[in-house]
Amino acid sequence: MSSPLDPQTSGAHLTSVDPGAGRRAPRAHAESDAPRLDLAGSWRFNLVPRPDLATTGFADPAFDDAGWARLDVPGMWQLQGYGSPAYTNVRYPFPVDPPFVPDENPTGEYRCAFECPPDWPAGAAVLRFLGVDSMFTAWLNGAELGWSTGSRLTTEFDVGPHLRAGTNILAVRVHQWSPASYLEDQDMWWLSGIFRDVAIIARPAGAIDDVFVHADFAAGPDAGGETGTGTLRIETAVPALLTIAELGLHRVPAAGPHTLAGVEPWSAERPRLYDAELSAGGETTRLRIGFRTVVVAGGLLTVNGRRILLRGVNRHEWNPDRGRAVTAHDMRADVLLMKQHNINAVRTSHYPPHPDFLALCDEYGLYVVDECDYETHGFSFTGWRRNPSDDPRWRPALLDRMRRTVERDKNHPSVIMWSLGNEAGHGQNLAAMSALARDRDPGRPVHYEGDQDSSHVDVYSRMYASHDEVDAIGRFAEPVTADPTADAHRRGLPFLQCEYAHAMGNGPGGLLEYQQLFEKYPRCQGGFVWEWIDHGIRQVAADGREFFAYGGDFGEPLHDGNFVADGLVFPDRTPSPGLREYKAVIAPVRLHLEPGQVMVTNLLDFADTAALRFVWTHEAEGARVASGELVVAPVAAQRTATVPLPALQPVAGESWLTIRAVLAADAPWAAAGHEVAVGQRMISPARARVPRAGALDRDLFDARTGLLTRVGALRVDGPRLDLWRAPTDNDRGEHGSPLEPAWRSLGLDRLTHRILDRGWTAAGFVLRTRVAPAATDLALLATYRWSADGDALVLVIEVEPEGDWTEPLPRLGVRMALHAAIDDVEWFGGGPGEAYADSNQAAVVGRYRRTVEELGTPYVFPQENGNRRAVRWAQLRGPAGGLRIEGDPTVELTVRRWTSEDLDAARHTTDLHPRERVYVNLDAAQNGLGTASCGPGVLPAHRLDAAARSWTVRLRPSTP
Ligand code: IPT
Repeated sequence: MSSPLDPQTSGAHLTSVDPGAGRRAPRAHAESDAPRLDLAGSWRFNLVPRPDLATTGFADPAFDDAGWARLDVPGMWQLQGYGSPAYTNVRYPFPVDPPFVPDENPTGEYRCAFECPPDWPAGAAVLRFLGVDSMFTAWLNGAELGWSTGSRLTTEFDVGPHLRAGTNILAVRVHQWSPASYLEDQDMWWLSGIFRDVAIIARPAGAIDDVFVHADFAAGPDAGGETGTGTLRIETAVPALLTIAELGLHRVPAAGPHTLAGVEPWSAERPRLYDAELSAGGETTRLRIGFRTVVVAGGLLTVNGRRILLRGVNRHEWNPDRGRAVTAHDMRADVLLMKQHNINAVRTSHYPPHPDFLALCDEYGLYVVDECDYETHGFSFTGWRRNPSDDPRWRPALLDRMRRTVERDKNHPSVIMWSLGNEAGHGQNLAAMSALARDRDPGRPVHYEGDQDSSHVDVYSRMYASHDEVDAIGRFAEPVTADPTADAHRRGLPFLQCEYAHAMGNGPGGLLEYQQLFEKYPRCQGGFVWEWIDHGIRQVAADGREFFAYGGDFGEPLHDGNFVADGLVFPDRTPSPGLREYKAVIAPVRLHLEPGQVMVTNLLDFADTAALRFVWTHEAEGARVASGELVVAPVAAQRTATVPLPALQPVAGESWLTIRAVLAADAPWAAAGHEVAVGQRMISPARARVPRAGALDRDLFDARTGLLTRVGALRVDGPRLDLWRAPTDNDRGEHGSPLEPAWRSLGLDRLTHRILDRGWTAAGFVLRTRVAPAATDLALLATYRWSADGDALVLVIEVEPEGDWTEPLPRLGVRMALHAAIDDVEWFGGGPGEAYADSNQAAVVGRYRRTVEELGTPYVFPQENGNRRAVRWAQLRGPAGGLRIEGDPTVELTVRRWTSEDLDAARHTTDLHPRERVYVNLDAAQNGLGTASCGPGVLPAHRLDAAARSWTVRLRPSTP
């Protein structure tokens, strides 16, 4: 296979739709005892701007690379100082001219010198790349091995004949753009290079090479399905011996079928794995076998004979410093965070993940929809003309991708479905990919959303379907498709949302209402929130503060801004409020407190509640009165038990009983005591207020504006009616129905205030105003009624709309500025995190204390955040005193060091600078969040329409 060291060799493939050449047949990713050389490390690197400028002779072992720079492998070159990242969602960043790509095609040349140890066995060996973006050619010691595409798929080359004792030189040339780029138009940063591990693995004579484990499960007679019969078949190219000590198999011929009684099944809830060893010739492979059967039967997606509910997320691979070159730590962190937040499923959007991630899903228990590395979304802008999905010339490349996906990942019990890809239109090649997957692996259903009538898939999948559409689908009342046969097929399929609830910025709102539909209709088997992580790139601003960059920050001529930051965790994996909300909404146990009893509903599909303890706390104004543990006999999956509540001693004032379901013992993914679910009920209401005598100082109010100037000695501006919030990504509604443009054109960000009249009455001071934006006759009439109650100032705000208001309001509240250093806020109300009308399930009534900084949420793109709901009282504290706020009965509260306008103007977190004052919003309500950044807007129940309304707040000075 020696070939000339022609620098153009790789260039020749740049117009080919072939997937590669010279590669070995794909096989399962497995751990074996065959000798292995890990080539990760610091390689020599040179980047040229175009393939025709490639370095002549660079693959020659004698080539002198001493002058070349170094690059970490695995890694992405744009994140190591070469070129720059670029982000587009749907659009191709080059002309749509398949299969051609621009001549300006950054090309990375890599050289790795490695030592072959003296005891390295002679004979066959493979060079394995787990991921190279996007096209590459490899040479070992000057011999060309072949070339490949399929950025997120494994490529192996035979290298035995080329390996030498002592120093070896591996040379790899990688092109950023290739015909394969047309197949890899996923919504993510365009980043290049050898970004996953590279290794050389010996292939001893008679090695196993490939293995296909089929481990089915049939539930036994015990009602719980805790054990049953496992049927194990193992396909290998060479005869092999199997050992599963736990099942009494010792070096038996592997093939089977082995019928194994008393086997415990694998599920995401109980990820039971059996360690197995497979040996043949010179190789022993370690397998972790999970017995489970996945079938679509009777219109339901079932695992081990039961309908499952997918509480999922879409996961891209991301690290804010390393891009898609994720670390073992990142992968484990993702899995642990998912498990800790009640997530049970992952769609590997939109490519197979690093194989180690799937091993973690097997081990910790997550259902996986394993998606092929395929998306051609950009053709939607050119009428899908020449879409590879329907062009026979691309078929070998697409089948190659599907085959490599199935072959690599076929032994993972966690993988319950194959997905053909994402947003690739439709066409004959997708049908062929589906046929390939089904033929090779009849044990897993096939998923693809873009096939609108689901004709060659096994589940009906949609993205961003509204609540109403999901409801219709649940009732089998969805609109018919063009072809009646296809319609009949689709109507018989289970339904899932492969993407929904777009977690961009503040949100998503409306998760609870989706979950209610998934629980109501058997056909609706859940879905996958878009998406797991914000793909922000960590940067340092001029002032030394860190921020996360998004599209456009690297000068890309074409980009999609912060649409790349739409995850449930921030780029550094800090959970967002959206993740806490999702955790509460999908909690596997529901605690519904009633007078004297609690209904404990186990929403799991397999496991009972034995792993949980139920601890209760009775709190008066958030201070513990009593606590204890509730004895709850294990509740079977999908069952409800009613348990009496403890007798509680009566307390004066508002008290709440909170029950928390926590892990009884350490689990692999969280320690004992980890909270899984919470339920609450008010036990006694707040005491009725007894008005006290008091008098309002006449000089409290500004003579000109009629606004309050101080509370005791604390100087203040306001409170004054205020409707604005810094638009959220969902208000901006890029792929939904946006509210922001209407709000801005209406002028809700530039209200003017006109005094109608003011005066003193027997009760106190009254100010009546007309609040309106320029250029419209719409207005809100706002009346402020001030009175005294002891040392408290009582403000009743009455609002009356004038004119025909058709848009919901962002907020309805008052804003004030405090001329005081406020450090922290203690409050009794909803918390501890922020909450909004349609994202309020994680909020628990209690007493909390946070610094002003901690009250805010640093969304990658600054926007409204930090709202606390149902606040009974709040104590704002600073070194020189502060302010006590009471809602009557409650108020929504935001405290921050900048104004809504500052927040609105900021584009990155580092644009925000604390002002001297502290800004406090005291709101009657805010509009919900919805998920219109991609999907439906705010549901009617959570819309804040302009209407007559009044609310009351009380202000008192407080000493430090
Ligand atoms: C949908 C894509 O499938 C997904 O990859 C992601 O881009 C998501 O949108 C939004 O972040 S396509 C959408 C425009 C309907």
